[in-house]
Amino acid sequence: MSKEKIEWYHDFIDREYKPTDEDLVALYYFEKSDEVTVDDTIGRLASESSIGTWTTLETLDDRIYDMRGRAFWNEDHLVKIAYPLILWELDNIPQLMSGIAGNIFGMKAVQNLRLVDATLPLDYIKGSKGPHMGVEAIQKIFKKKEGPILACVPKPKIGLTVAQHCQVAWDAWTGGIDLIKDDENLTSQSFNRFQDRVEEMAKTRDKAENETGEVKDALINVTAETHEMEKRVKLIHDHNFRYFMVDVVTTGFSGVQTLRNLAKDLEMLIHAHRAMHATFTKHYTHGISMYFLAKLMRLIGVDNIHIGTVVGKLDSPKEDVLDMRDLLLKKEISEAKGRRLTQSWGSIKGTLPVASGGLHPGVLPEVLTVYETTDMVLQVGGGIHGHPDSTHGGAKATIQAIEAWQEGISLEEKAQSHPELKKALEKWGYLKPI
Ligand code: RUB
Ligand code: CA
Repeated sequence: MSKEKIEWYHDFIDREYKPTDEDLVALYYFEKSDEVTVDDTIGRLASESSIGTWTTLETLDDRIYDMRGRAFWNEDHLVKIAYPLILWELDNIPQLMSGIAGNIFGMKAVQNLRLVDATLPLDYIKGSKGPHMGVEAIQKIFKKKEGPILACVPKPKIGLTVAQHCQVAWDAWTGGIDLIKDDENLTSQSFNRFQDRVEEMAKTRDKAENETGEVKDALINVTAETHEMEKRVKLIHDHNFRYFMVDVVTTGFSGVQTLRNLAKDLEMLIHAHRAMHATFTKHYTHGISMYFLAKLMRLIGVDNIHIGTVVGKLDSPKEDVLDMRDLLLKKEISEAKGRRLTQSWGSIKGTLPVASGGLHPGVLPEVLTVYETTDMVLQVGGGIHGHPDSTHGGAKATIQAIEAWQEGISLEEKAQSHPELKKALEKWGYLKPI
């Protein structure tokens, strides 16, 4: 590198470079600003996300120069950058994101920038815990031969008192539901205090298990300040729940990592709600992909994560949902241009995908057909509590719809001998809510 230069961004481009198994490789979509060339832009991305800054440095030596990120491939609006492993601290997701999703997003050189995916080398992955149980929960916890696990979120999403919440939980559990899920914005409000909810839900769960002879559990939302979350997880654990839920995006990577460490000690499972993800995942030209967020969450070690329904009320294109399904369940992932990179998961367990948002009995067979797997959690709220016979009838209709799919018969046929499903179809038919 010549010392006379003012800037050295083009040093971060090396089209001859072949990434090694030890490199972390990131894939970005970018739209450059008018003032710069494509090379100016990709050089800046590789520089600012690794060792560089806007000018040449008198403090740089050969060892550090070797640690630079290298843009080694670009085509149209896509670029791949390879980073040596030494740049990254293992098991520190905030540090990773401060690099590959940090300052570069604010650079004048880019109008839009999206982190699409990154291949995490096995030596990086070895530093992470991954899920405690993930897919194995279907058999190990619920003693089912196959999924889906069925979850139900009480509605109205907030406002129910503890007594009302437990009544709804009872109706759903005894109607056949496995997991009662808190909603993302229910934590510890005046009308429904966290501790009271945990205590009363534990009693209700014990009664429901006695009544049904089935395993029942809950996804109680611990989302709060980090130390408070730790206390909440311990309280849940003391009441013999195996799961807890956390809003992973609003909580942040550091908080989720802390909870995963605690969950390891307590042998608990984590249900990850992704509320707020769409602030940065929704537009394909900017932000961070939901795919990469899901990858980080499997790496940290959540057991369940929401990835969309394709047919429900929230945006979730089929291609994206299926990519994430594979990302979460498979051991080896292949590359698809502009969408994802290769990934080997080593000994990291799989995370169960969760389909939720706008589901009701009329669309459940379609969700199962789209997912092409029963290794999943199906989560229904309004589609249970809006049933003409309320929660208990809604839960039964939900089970009946899944049974129809398993038996390979139509919902109409099943409904002839199942009045709850019949009423659900009369109310909603095959509506795809917007
Ligand atoms: C479901 C619900 C969940 C969303 C989250 O309620 O409120 O929080 O599904 O969305 P309902 P996503 O069944 O009444 O729509 O799963 O896409 O992250
Ligand atoms: Ca919700």
